[in-house]
Amino acid sequence: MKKVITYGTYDLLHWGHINLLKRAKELGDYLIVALSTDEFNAGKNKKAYHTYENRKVVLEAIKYVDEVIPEYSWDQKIEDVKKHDVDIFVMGDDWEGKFDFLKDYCEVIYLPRTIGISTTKIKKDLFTRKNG
Ligand code: C2G
Repeated sequence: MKKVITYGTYDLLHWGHINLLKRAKELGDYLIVALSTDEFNAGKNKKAYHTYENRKVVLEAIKYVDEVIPEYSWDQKIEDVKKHDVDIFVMGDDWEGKFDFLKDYCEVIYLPRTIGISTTKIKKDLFTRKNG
């Protein structure tokens, strides 16, 4: 069984996220998503709209996702790959090159981001509409 892992916040879930998860799952048989905790996001200067628990519920309902684990640190990826016996690490290519150190432990694949959508864009558009 080929196991794939990816990381992210997955706040205000949108079709760009789904497109990433779909392609990640297609690379193997089992997809683990390491979901950024609220505490970890604080470190990324990101404040998710939904709590970790609620973002986890949403992700677990996606047919491409087999397991959700917490992402609580930048330094857990090697341990995760080993512990979960991961064959492929996948991220959107906005992270191109950033996780190449994992190549000693598994395959590293950066997938093209979906253009035209992001959580930040959703927040901005809603704010603009509200404020005219
Ligand atoms: N993504 C995408 N296309 C978009 C938006 C996001 O392919 N239009 C991808 C990102 O590249 C990432 C995943 O969807 O692989 C999740 O995106 P975010 O929730 O924004 O994750 P991020 O904040 O980049 O956290 O340790 C890594 C970090 O946890 C990644």
